[in-house]
Amino acid sequence: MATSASERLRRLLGLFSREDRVLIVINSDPDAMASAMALKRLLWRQVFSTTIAHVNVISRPDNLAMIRLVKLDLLPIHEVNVEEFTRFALLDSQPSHHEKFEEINFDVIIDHHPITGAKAPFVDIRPEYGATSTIMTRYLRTARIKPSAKLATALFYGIKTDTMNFERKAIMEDVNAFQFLFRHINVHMAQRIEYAEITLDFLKYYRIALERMRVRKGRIQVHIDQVSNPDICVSIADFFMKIHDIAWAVVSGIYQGRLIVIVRNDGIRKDAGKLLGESLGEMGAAGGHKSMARAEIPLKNLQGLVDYNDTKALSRWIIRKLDKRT
Ligand SMILES: [Mn+2]
Repeated sequence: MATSASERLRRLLGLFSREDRVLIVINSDPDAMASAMALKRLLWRQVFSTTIAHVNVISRPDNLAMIRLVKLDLLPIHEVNVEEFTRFALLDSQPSHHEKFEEINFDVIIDHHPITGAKAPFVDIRPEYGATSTIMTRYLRTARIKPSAKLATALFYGIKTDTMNFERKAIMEDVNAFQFLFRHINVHMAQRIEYAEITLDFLKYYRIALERMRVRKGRIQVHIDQVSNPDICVSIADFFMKIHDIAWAVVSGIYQGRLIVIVRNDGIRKDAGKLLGESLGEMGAAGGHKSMARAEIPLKNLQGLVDYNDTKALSRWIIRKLDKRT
């Protein structure tokens, strides 16, 4: 039976009472954080309190910028005493997605990932949607709530990142929500969040990468030894792909006893995911898509194959492994 938007909203709000202390749990990314803000807004003056908790470590610069600029209040789940709460909501995820989620009996689950058979008094999962932010925008509009600039900007960016600027799965409802939100956002704030791709700490690795990089036949490659965050390799590989005539970028680094290899390509000719899987898959975890792929190999698996403390030797070894497959 089809449920109307107002009926859904009525059922959702009907689960809460004035005395409720609500815990919203997320695996924080822009879509999840924006959705949590939206539910908090929907429950404003309907419940005693709403707290947002995240299960993951937040390190991506755009995520950090978003938290700072929209003044989002959230706590790591381990700092929260779950027993102090009376109602629980899970947004942009389903219980089976994370072991921490499975420890909680949720009253509300709202998500857009493929259905896993999650059970709760209120479940609204719409896998065809590009973002949970789109679903939450519909709830706000049905409740006739005009989003603040901060909330609108968060939801706007949530849709933007989850649909990769509509280059990935999205439906008309996502486009409609985007258009609606655009009227309420702070454009400067949205740009500030989106432009925050790197931290100051990344720059020293950029310098190393620029000094050591090798360019050959449209492929750029560099190994940068120890990195403080694997996202640094991703960021540098993406940066290299902006160079005219570069069809491939291979950036590697060492993080917590693992060799991280990031491969990007223009996606037109070869398949990066397949390449990494075939060349390094037997030594660790490797895979990805046509244009982006990643391998993580425990250094102990490289013993006897290559001296991983020798930057040049390791760099050459990676390229030899990849070359065998290209
Ligand atoms: Mn999402």
